[in-house]
Amino acid sequence: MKRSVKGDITKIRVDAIVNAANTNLNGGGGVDGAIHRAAGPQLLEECLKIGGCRTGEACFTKAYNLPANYVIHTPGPIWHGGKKGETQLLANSYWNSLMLAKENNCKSISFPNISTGIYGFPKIDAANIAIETVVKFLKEIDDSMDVIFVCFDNLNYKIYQEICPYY
Ligand code: AR6
Repeated sequence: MKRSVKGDITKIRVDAIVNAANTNLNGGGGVDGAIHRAAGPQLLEECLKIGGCRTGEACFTKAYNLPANYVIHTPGPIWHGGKKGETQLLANSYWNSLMLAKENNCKSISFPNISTGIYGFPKIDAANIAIETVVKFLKEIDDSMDVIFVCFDNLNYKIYQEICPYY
């Protein structure tokens, strides 16, 4: 099942929260900053021990003070105009996060709109890639996973509300 909601991803109870991280896993602004603030300093300690994560890949930590069991950290691609593999890399971020959640027996997962903030990925394109990848996972791998797209800004929420019914 997939659905989109408007709100702050740090407030929603799920098994796994996905973080739009950077490749150093050392915290940052945007949703990354909000997740680290809500989780507490132990999250950064665990992230720094991992030592880094490549763009499109996904890493796993505990969620500490967040209302979740785990955080899945995935650095989405920085938008460079679309000719540097950004589409595939963004799809990889969603796919690898979903696979990692499944491997760890998670039944529900929430995603922010990865790469559409500081990393500048066009929002409509990013939403299509996100939904398409999730639908593929639900069809091919596990149709019982509860997937929540958490939109924080009005434009992303509007885009998801409009696009979701077409998938
Ligand atoms: N809950 C849900 N979504 C949020 C929240 C929140 N609390 N806060 C912001 N967003 P961004 P990126 C949305 O910039 O583009 C960090 O510094 C926001 O409206 O957080 O992948 C990392 O360390 C936007 O739609 O992530 C990286 O360096 C979406 O989250 C870099 O930013 C993603 O925006 C990653 O950039």
